[in-house]
Amino acid sequence: MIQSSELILNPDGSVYHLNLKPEHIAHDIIFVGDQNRVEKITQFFDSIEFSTQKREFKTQTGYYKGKKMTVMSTGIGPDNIDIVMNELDALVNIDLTTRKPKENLTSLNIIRIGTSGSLQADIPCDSFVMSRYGLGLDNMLRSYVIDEISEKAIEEAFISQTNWDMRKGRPYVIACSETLEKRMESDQIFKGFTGTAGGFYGPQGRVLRLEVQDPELNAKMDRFEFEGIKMTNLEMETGAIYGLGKLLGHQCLSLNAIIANRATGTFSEDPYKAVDALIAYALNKLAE
Ligand code: R1P
Repeated sequence: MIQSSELILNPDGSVYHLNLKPEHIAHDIIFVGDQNRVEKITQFFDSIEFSTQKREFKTQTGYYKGKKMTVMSTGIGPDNIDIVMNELDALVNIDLTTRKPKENLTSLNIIRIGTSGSLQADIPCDSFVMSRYGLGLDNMLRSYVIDEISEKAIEEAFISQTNWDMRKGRPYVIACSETLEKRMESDQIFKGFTGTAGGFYGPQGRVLRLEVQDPELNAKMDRFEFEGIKMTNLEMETGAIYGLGKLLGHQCLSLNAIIANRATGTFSEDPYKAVDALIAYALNKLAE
């Protein structure tokens, strides 16, 4: 039995941060970072049957073209992903009354629709990237046992090619769900290798007033190459979602609207339009 200090439930029986009970979620789940993006997606739904919000975690469940889906905001960063993935998994794979893991486990489909900065000049603003791999530079996942799920050869190549300072922790690489990759792919979307940073400024090499540990890191990431795999983009959630998804047995895929290009120094003229186009793409693929 899992103690109430470890799996915290609200007085109504919902999980602590997400404010959800098992009956509130669908099998297909869309993650967004920004809570205001939840309704940008559910405005296209035929109907919405449930809504809730606590802090940055806003959830709506409804139907799109007859298919039940849940849209949920995760807020920013891998620390939030730890909360969202564990509590979502508890909703389907732990009996919240007996507080025991279930014998028959459920595998959710989890798709992130996010924004991201491209590292390659040939992946321009307003394009879409599907993350074939997530590269975690953040350490959150290192609190779990990940040796059996991480891609060691790519990790080693990244560490050596970027001369990574191990005092920042060991980067990890996790693959996406091949099932979802096949379901969501098309010639409209790049397949990429997405870096997940544990912060927005220094951890992504942005200098305002503070010196960064490795000013050359972004240039080294641009040049990184392993068996044809190049780093395409940098954001703050994908690696953590892929890692916890794989450990917990869920299918995960991250889709990114490219709103900035760090290689050319450009920013999308209409980032909202790029995100709307990716939302339409993802919803229609999911409803197929
Ligand atoms: C930073 O501004 C945030 O934007 C990106 C990053 O991953 C980070 O969460 O994604 P979202 O637009 O999905 O939040």
